[in-house]
Amino acid sequence: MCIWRARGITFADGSRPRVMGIVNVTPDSFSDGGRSLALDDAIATAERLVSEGADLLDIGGESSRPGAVEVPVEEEIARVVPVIRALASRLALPISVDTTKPEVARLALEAGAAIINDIRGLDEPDLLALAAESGAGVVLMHMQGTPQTMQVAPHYDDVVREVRDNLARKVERALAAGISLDRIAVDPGIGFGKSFEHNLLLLKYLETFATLGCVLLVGTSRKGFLGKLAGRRTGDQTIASVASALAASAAGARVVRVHDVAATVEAFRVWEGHRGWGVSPS
Ligand code: 7PM
Repeated sequence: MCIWRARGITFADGSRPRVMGIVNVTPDSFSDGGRSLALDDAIATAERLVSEGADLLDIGGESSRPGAVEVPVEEEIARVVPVIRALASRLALPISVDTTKPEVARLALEAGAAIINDIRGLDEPDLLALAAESGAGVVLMHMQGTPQTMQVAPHYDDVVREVRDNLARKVERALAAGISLDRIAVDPGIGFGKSFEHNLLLLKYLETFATLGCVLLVGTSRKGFLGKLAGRRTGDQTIASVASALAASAAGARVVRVHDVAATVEAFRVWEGHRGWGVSPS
């Protein structure tokens, strides 16, 4: 039985899949490059995702897309901390901070975040120690290489075994640091140092990662491999992303990280009808 606890919410095996809504606080998408516009936009997006039925929110100030440039720590703090502070006082649901930097994570937790989502899987000792002492929930993700270089030439002899072994080691490290299993979610890191074929193998054998003793979280939303699968390289990726979230849930994912919360929640409602959550015999 896998449970994921983070201040105020419990994810239990057998319950419906949980929806993590993605909130990016990156001013580069704004024509005037303004930070306060980015903050207002992020807060508005977060509130919309909550009204659409998100169970938790993932707030990130550094793009981890392949080839993305690193954001200085002060800039990342200036992006995410005010957004988390504003949301934590307004919302009851847990907020996760998508960061690899201990300074950002510390201030985010002080501002009310409940979960650290580290695409490096707490490889950095200071971040591991902070996560342990804070009592926060954690996401331990697999990545080969760094966002700057990871898609250049990803290589594995056996991608499923190597990702599983790596995640098992990360879980052992977290346990040794004092983070109990019920605070850990593992994530195979779709798109992080993986070819199209690597991604498909990880998804085909997703059950493998549900046997590590903790909750399985998967993020496929709007990622490049979906466009290739769907036969649509550009344009709306919602249908592909929703189909992928359903398939990941069927294979054991308990949390899906998505942009399109409304569509995903609607699909899960139908899905839940079929799975019988919410009804019992007699
Ligand atoms: C390629 C890689 C394209 C990553 C886009 C992204 C994940 C994450 C991101 C994930 C966890 C995006 C990203 N993806 N954190 N952060 N799992 N735990 O779609 O799959 O926003 S960044």
